Amino acid sequence: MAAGTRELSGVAARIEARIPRPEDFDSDLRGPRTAARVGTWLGVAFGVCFLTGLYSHYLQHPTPAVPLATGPARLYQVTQGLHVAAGTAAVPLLLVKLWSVFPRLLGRPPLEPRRLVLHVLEKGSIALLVSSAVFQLATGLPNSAQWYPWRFDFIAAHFAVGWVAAGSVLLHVAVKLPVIREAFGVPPETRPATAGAPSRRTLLRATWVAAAVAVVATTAAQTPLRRIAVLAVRSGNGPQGVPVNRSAAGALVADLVQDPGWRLQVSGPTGSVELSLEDLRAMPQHEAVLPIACVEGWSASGTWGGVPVRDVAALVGGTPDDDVTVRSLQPRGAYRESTLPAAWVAKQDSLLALTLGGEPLHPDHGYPCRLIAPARPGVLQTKWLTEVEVVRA
Ligand SMILES: Nc1nc2c(c(=O)[nH]1)N[C@H]1C(S)=C(S)[C@@H](COP(=O)(O)O)O[C@H]1N2
Ligand SMILES: [Mo]
Repeated sequence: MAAGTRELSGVAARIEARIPRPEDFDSDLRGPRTAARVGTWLGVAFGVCFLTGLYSHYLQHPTPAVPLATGPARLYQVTQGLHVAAGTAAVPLLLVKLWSVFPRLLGRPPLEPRRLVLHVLEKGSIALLVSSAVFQLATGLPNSAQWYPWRFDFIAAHFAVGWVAAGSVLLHVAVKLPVIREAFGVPPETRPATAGAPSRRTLLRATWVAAAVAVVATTAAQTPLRRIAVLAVRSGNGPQGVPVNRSAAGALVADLVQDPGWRLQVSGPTGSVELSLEDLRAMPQHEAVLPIACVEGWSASGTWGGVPVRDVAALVGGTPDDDVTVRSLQPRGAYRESTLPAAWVAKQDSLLALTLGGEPLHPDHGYPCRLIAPARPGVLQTKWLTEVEVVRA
């Protein structure tokens, strides 16, 4: 080797000598056998996150190409609960996975140009995989805790990077398939563990336990075990037994909702009508047990009473083919409006709700009137309605 190209000066040589090499990690704990097993479950967790995330996205941005189910009522509660639970479980899995493959990052790049190109491509795809996975978890988890410590649009970023993560997981599995197959085939104890180190079985068990604890600590808030849900933000408390996302005061409607002159403005193909609270109460009432299922992962069921949306739509010429858009008294904010697709309008359980648990809605739950419909994300269950518009496609 020509002098000067590969010879390192004194300081650099000493640093180089201190950087560990893959061979320095001779334990069987790190390496393909651990990586493949933890990686399989990490892949499952990311797959669940991706599919349930897409479903949540298309509920909020419907397109004719993606079929959406209007029931059972708890469907979104389940899909979004799985989304947050799988994302939570993925955190310890990802940490152990990164730890198990970390020595491979220390391999020196090959000098032969063709192998160097392949090396850079492989490392590049892994960099994409790791950074997109870390980004999804590091932004998704604070979001599930209703904490948004960043300036970018979380929803757009989480959706876009979700595709990057899914694509790079597929690519990674394809590239590593030979290694993965070998890792599952190798008989145990081919290499001795470092003296005193825990066995791989112990490591794997600890990993599964960590993932399970993470899931229970976030999701138990939805069960009678809510006292152990130490990582969950929503305790299940709130007026009328249902947690509140944004309060009436927080939405700047605390005064507006108490106005005795409140009317619901209803418009559609045949004209418009104004309904007072008394008018709405005088119409045939319907009750339904429906959950509020927030994208953040918490959910709570209640018995809602009110007028089916379709009955009010019919007053202004609405038919089973029409969507219905509702608008809130709330002056600003992304959630002041939502559109109920015709398939939901057709359901008697899709309500302009006036009561919760048999009492008039608490102001924080949307008094005097809110939308509630089955199998939809909480963000679409608009509170403090002032307008109902039948929209003909
Ligand atoms: N007008 C309006 N409606 C809204 C919201 C809002 O911010 N403004 N938040 C939504 C969200 S994100 C959720 S999860 C549910 C929560 O309903 P709750 O507070 O009655 O439990 O209300 C939805 N309706
Ligand atoms: Mo929400």
